[in-house]
Amino acid sequence: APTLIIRGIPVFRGYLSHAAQRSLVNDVRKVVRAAPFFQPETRFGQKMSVRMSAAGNYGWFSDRRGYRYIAHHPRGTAWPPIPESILGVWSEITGLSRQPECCLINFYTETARMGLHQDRDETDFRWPVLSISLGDSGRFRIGSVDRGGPTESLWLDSGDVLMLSGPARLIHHGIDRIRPGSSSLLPKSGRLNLTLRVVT
Ligand code: MD3
Ligand code: FE
Repeated sequence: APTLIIRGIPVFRGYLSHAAQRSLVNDVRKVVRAAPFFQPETRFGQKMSVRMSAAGNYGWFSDRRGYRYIAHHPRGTAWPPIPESILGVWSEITGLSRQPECCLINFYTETARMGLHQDRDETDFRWPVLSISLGDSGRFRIGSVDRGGPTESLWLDSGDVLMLSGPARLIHHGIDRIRPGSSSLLPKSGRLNLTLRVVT
């Protein structure tokens, strides 16, 4: 059962044991060795501060031509498969037999941010998105489905898992602050976020 529900989003605080977090990080490192982090450009030609990679059939990509899912890393190589350790978290929490097609990997250095946005690049918003936080804590900013209006924030710590489904699937959200040195999970400071998505 979730620890708390904020604006319709179930939050599973400390869902992952330290051992589970370490094995996820180890698997993410293998993915990133094959599919190195890159910094996408927004449609305005500004480099994003968040570093990204992905595993699965699709990865998320952005440049002046817009936001989309692509079947290959920008270098032209296939995205590595989603590690079993990550698929296990998806199955346990969502209970779905369909597997995610994308595990987006976001890396935040201490100055990286992600502005308020909606996740609308997937085909069918009825599938949930699962978010796994690892490493330094990040302040998650939560708005509503409509633009504008009040927001609230929640610190996400290493091992926390969120499920975005139902009306909350289209909520505006972002990461507005990282707390460097708040976790010793990663060799350096920084925050990793994994989001699991059905894309097609
Ligand atoms: C709410 N990532 O990759 S995770 C993203 O921590 C993204 O890297 C943030 O927003 C991060 O698109 C936030 C929490 C999250 C992820 C997906 C959502 C919240 C969401 C999709 C719909 C609504
Ligand atoms: Fe998002």
